[in-house]
Amino acid sequence: MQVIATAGHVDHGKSTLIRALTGMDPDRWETEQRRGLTIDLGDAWLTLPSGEQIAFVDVPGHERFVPNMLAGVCPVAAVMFVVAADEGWMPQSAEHLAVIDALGIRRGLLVVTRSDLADPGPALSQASRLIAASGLGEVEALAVSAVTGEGLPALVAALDRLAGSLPAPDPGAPVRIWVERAFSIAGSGTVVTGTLPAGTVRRGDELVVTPSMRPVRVRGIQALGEPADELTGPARAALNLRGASHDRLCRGMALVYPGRWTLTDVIDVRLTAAGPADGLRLPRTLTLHAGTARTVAKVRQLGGSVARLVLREPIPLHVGDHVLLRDPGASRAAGHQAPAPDGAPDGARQHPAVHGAVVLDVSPPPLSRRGAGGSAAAELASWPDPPTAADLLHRHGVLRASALLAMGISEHPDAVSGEWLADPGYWSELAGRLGEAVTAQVGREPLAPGLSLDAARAALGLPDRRLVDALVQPPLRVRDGLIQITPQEGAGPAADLPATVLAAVQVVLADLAAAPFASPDADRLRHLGLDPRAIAAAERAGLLLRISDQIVLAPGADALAGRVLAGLPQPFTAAEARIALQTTRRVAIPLLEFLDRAGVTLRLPDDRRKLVSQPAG
Ligand SMILES: Nc1nc2c(ncn2[C@@H]2O[C@H](COP(=O)(O)OP(=O)(O)OP(=O)(O)O)[C@@H](O)[C@H]2O)c(=O)[nH]1
Ligand SMILES: [Mg+2]
Repeated sequence: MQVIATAGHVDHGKSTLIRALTGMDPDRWETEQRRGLTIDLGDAWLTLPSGEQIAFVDVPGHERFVPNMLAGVCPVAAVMFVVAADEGWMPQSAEHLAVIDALGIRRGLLVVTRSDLADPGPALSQASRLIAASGLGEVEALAVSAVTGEGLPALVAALDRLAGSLPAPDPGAPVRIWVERAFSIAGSGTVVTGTLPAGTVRRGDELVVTPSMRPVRVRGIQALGEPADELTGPARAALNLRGASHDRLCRGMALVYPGRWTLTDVIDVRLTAAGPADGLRLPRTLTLHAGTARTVAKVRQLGGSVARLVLREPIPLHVGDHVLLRDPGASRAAGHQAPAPDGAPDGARQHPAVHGAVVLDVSPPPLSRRGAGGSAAAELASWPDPPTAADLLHRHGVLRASALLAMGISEHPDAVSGEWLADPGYWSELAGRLGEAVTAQVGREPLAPGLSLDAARAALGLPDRRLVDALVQPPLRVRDGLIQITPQEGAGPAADLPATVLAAVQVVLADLAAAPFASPDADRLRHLGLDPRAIAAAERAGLLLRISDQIVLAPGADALAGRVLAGLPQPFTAAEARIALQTTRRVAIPLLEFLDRAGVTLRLPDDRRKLVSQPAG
């Protein structure tokens, strides 16, 4: 199936042409039929000689209903542009063409209808020229009469060529159906209609409704009046939903695959060719149209053609989406202008009311620094359309793969940690900054055991501690949640200790060399400047053995004690151990407890001990 929207000025014969082609009346409402005026979108379809089916979305031409026209045209890939032979190019011809151009629709047909009322020649040449100057470019052009049927077989053949030439969108693309209508059918419940531009919906699928993100389940699918188990875009779809009452659904909401779209109210965009040239100021507030959604956008032009839009309501978007900005006031003024004179250089592009925009970033960083807007504009100006994972990573530094997927990008470089992706340049800069932060910490507090992962995360401004973990590379290492600098090989274990601590430790070790279990007392340690932090640092450097907070010995003293105690009759008392070790009770008791904990000695119920193993070393 292909989906083609009509376009063209009010009363130029769009709906009559659809009726003549399909035998179906796209004007559903009694008011529309009575007044001969399309108000809302209409559906009709046709099977072409090739077997391909075309679903038409018939749009209203009246300027008051341009928002409805936009809702119908937004998600389609091709248009059938209708101009009446007897009236020629008119204001909404120009506005519709500007809309089509701004939305990035690049395929279509020109049909000059009512050619039984006037020579279609002038309208054909004028409209062809104006369309050729727009993004639609050169399109096939035909003259028909919906009343006499003249030209209709040729139009069907041209539609077949157009349908056959349209690119096939990805059947695996994430689903987004902008809600056009929601209603209730007795016996079936809630039904939602809209265009499925790409991807596949299946019966039983779970979708979420934006902006509430409430889940709904697809109970049934209808397309072109027939039930279907699944539907692949492009298609016109009617979905029967479970989990939502029709009065909680309305035009402007969307049904989307969970996790595959970013619901956003701040976006950075590039204004496209139909919009302002450099230097042109946009109004501060415009109406933004995306799919069937319409919301107020506060416009901040950042420089060149880049702008930040702050939306009143959040909508589900991908980078690369085409959205439209419209100034309803300017449109009314334009609507009363005389039609563009034949031979005007570029009627469509002069239209003041409509600006196209391509979404570049759906979760842009805040612009808080001075000059941030200008540098953002400079960076975004160079981005391709649509932007790539590399572009977004360059801007954001790090992103989760799932966030990138919700931005509409599934291809990305390998993760640096878990599902985190990083810009390569930023990542190596971070590694450098982490090294500096740890070195600075060691310089500030030489005796601190290291920089905590959380402190490092905060210092680097990263969103997740696991990123810091992944940044730790030799000579950095993580011990007990602290980042330390691994002592350089050959530099000795004491390389990181300040000279004063090192000197004090040498004094203690010299004392202990003569009397290995005569641990210096608290006064002596204080006098030497060895506070608990210094002792802990010396222990980490492997220079001291800390038996308890108060008792330090030389490394290997535990093994020596084991050998001494092995020479005693087993089991032995604490007093016998103290005498054998030639030390005091102050040292002997904590030392024996230390050896108990290390599994070297075993304390018996009668408080005596026996040696059970030799300490390592
Ligand atoms: N003679 C003649 N009249 C036509 C032809 N096509 C449409 N008309 C008449 O033109 C008038 C407008 O036709 P519609 O089909 O309602 O026009 P429309 O473009 O759908 O109008 P809106 O939806 O309101 O924008 C009707 O009175 C039609 O009968 C044609 O080929 N020949
Ligand atoms: Mg109509």
